[in-house]
Amino acid sequence: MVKAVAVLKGDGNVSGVVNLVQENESSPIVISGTIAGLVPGQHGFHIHQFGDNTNGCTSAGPHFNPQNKTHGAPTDENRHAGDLGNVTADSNGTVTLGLTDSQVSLFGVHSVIGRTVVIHADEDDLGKGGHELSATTGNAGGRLACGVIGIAQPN
Ligand SMILES: [Cu+2]
Ligand SMILES: [Zn+2]
Repeated sequence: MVKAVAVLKGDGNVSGVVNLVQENESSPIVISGTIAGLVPGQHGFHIHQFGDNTNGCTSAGPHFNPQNKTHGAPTDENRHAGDLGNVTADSNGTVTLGLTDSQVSLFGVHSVIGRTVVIHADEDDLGKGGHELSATTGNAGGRLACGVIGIAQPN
Protein backbone atom coordinates (compact mmCIF):
# COMPACT_ATOMS: atom_id res chain seq x y z
CA MET A 1 0.00 0.00 0.00
CA VAL A 2 1.15 3.53 -0.75
CA LYS A 3 -0.22 6.57 1.07
CA ALA A 4 0.37 10.09 -0.18
CA VAL A 5 -0.80 13.53 0.87
CA ALA A 6 -1.01 17.03 -0.59
CA VAL A 7 -1.50 20.10 1.60
CA LEU A 8 -3.25 22.75 -0.48
CA LYS A 9 -2.49 26.44 -0.09
CA GLY A 10 -3.08 29.49 -2.25
CA ASP A 11 -2.97 33.27 -2.33
CA GLY A 12 -6.48 33.56 -0.89
CA ASN A 13 -8.40 31.74 1.80
CA VAL A 14 -8.64 28.38 0.08
CA SER A 15 -6.82 25.54 1.80
CA GLY A 16 -7.14 21.82 2.21
CA VAL A 17 -5.67 18.39 2.72
CA VAL A 18 -5.95 15.69 0.07
CA ASN A 19 -5.16 12.08 0.99
CA LEU A 20 -4.38 9.52 -1.69
CA VAL A 21 -4.23 5.81 -0.92
CA GLN A 22 -3.67 2.91 -3.29
CA GLU A 23 -3.51 -0.72 -2.26
CA ASN A 24 -1.44 -2.00 -5.18
CA GLU A 25 -0.57 -1.27 -8.79
CA SER A 26 -3.82 -2.65 -10.19
CA SER A 27 -6.26 -1.29 -7.60
CA PRO A 28 -8.05 2.05 -7.96
CA ILE A 29 -6.71 5.00 -6.02
CA VAL A 30 -8.90 6.35 -3.20
CA ILE A 31 -8.88 10.11 -2.68
CA SER A 32 -10.28 11.66 0.48
CA GLY A 33 -9.88 14.85 2.48
CA THR A 34 -11.37 18.34 2.63
CA ILE A 35 -10.90 21.66 0.87
CA ALA A 36 -12.32 24.82 2.45
CA GLY A 37 -12.76 28.49 1.60
CA LEU A 38 -14.42 28.02 -1.79
CA VAL A 39 -17.46 29.58 -3.42
CA PRO A 40 -20.27 26.97 -3.23
CA GLY A 41 -20.66 24.91 -6.40
CA GLN A 42 -18.50 23.02 -8.86
CA HIS A 43 -14.73 23.41 -9.08
CA GLY A 44 -12.25 21.78 -11.43
CA PHE A 45 -9.92 19.39 -9.61
CA HIS A 46 -6.80 18.06 -11.30
CA ILE A 47 -3.31 16.73 -10.92
CA HIS A 48 -0.87 18.94 -12.77
CA GLN A 49 2.46 17.92 -14.23
CA PHE A 50 5.08 19.54 -12.03
CA GLY A 51 5.66 19.51 -8.28
CA ASP A 52 6.96 23.04 -8.58
CA ASN A 53 5.63 25.91 -6.52
CA THR A 54 8.29 28.49 -7.42
CA ASN A 55 5.73 30.90 -8.84
CA GLY A 56 2.76 29.61 -6.87
CA CYS A 57 0.32 27.23 -8.51
CA THR A 58 1.25 28.53 -11.97
CA SER A 59 4.55 26.64 -11.81
CA ALA A 60 2.68 23.32 -11.60
CA GLY A 61 2.31 23.51 -15.39
CA PRO A 62 -0.41 21.80 -17.43
CA HIS A 63 -2.53 18.79 -16.50
CA PHE A 64 -0.48 15.62 -15.92
CA ASN A 65 -0.72 13.92 -19.31
CA PRO A 66 1.93 11.23 -19.79
CA GLN A 67 -0.02 9.54 -22.60
CA ASN A 68 -0.56 12.66 -24.74
CA LYS A 69 -4.33 12.60 -24.68
CA THR A 70 -6.87 15.42 -24.75
CA HIS A 71 -8.67 16.85 -21.75
CA GLY A 72 -11.75 14.95 -20.66
CA ALA A 73 -13.97 13.71 -17.89
CA PRO A 74 -12.72 11.20 -15.30
CA THR A 75 -14.98 8.60 -16.87
CA ASP A 76 -13.62 9.15 -20.39
CA GLU A 77 -11.02 6.82 -21.84
CA ASN A 78 -9.49 9.75 -23.70
CA ARG A 79 -8.49 12.05 -20.84
CA HIS A 80 -5.40 13.39 -19.19
CA ALA A 81 -4.28 11.09 -16.40
CA GLY A 82 -4.66 14.08 -14.07
CA ASP A 83 -8.28 14.80 -14.99
CA LEU A 84 -10.33 14.28 -11.84
CA GLY A 85 -13.26 16.37 -13.07
CA ASN A 86 -15.19 18.54 -10.65
CA VAL A 87 -15.70 18.53 -6.93
CA THR A 88 -18.61 20.24 -5.22
CA ALA A 89 -18.29 22.82 -2.48
CA ASP A 90 -21.28 22.88 -0.14
CA SER A 91 -23.08 26.00 1.11
CA ASN A 92 -20.20 26.59 3.54
CA GLY A 93 -17.69 26.47 0.71
CA THR A 94 -16.26 23.14 1.82
CA VAL A 95 -15.52 20.13 -0.37
CA THR A 96 -15.56 16.70 1.26
CA LEU A 97 -13.59 14.48 -1.09
CA GLY A 98 -14.59 10.88 -1.61
CA LEU A 99 -13.57 9.57 -4.99
CA THR A 100 -11.81 6.69 -6.65
CA ASP A 101 -9.97 6.74 -9.93
CA SER A 102 -8.37 4.16 -12.17
CA GLN A 103 -5.91 6.34 -14.10
CA VAL A 104 -4.23 8.23 -11.28
CA SER A 105 -1.56 6.00 -9.72
CA LEU A 106 0.98 6.05 -6.93
CA PHE A 107 2.95 3.25 -8.60
CA GLY A 108 5.26 2.95 -11.58
CA VAL A 109 6.60 5.40 -14.12
CA HIS A 110 3.35 7.38 -14.18
CA SER A 111 3.17 7.82 -10.42
CA VAL A 112 1.76 11.19 -9.38
CA ILE A 113 4.04 11.47 -6.34
CA GLY A 114 5.98 14.69 -6.78
CA ARG A 115 3.26 16.28 -8.91
CA THR A 116 0.66 18.84 -7.84
CA VAL A 117 -3.03 18.79 -6.91
CA VAL A 118 -4.86 21.95 -8.03
CA ILE A 119 -8.34 23.24 -7.15
CA HIS A 120 -9.80 25.78 -9.58
CA ALA A 121 -12.05 28.81 -9.39
CA ASP A 122 -14.53 27.56 -11.99
CA GLU A 123 -16.24 24.43 -13.19
CA ASP A 124 -14.32 22.09 -15.51
CA ASP A 125 -16.36 21.68 -18.71
CA LEU A 126 -14.81 18.20 -19.12
CA GLY A 127 -13.67 19.05 -22.65
CA LYS A 128 -17.19 19.66 -23.92
CA GLY A 129 -17.71 23.39 -23.40
CA GLY A 130 -16.78 24.56 -26.87
CA HIS A 131 -14.29 27.06 -25.46
CA GLU A 132 -10.81 27.28 -26.93
CA LEU A 133 -9.49 26.03 -23.58
CA SER A 134 -11.90 23.09 -23.32
CA ALA A 135 -9.47 20.60 -24.88
CA THR A 136 -6.59 21.54 -22.61
CA THR A 137 -7.90 22.79 -19.26
CA GLY A 138 -11.67 22.41 -19.36
CA ASN A 139 -11.72 26.20 -19.01
CA ALA A 140 -11.72 25.77 -15.23
CA GLY A 141 -10.33 29.25 -14.53
CA GLY A 142 -7.78 30.35 -11.96
CA ARG A 143 -5.79 28.13 -9.62
CA LEU A 144 -7.10 28.88 -6.14
CA ALA A 145 -4.89 26.51 -4.19
CA CYS A 146 -2.45 23.71 -4.81
CA GLY A 147 -0.12 21.31 -3.08
CA VAL A 148 2.64 18.91 -4.05
CA ILE A 149 1.83 15.23 -3.57
CA GLY A 150 4.29 13.67 -1.15
CA ILE A 151 4.70 10.34 0.59
CA ALA A 152 2.53 10.38 3.72
CA GLN A 153 3.31 9.21 7.21
CA PRO A 154 2.00 5.68 7.73
CA ASN A 155 -0.77 6.77 10.10
CU1 LIG B 1 -6.16 22.08 -13.06
ZN1 LIG C 1 -6.99 17.78 -18.36
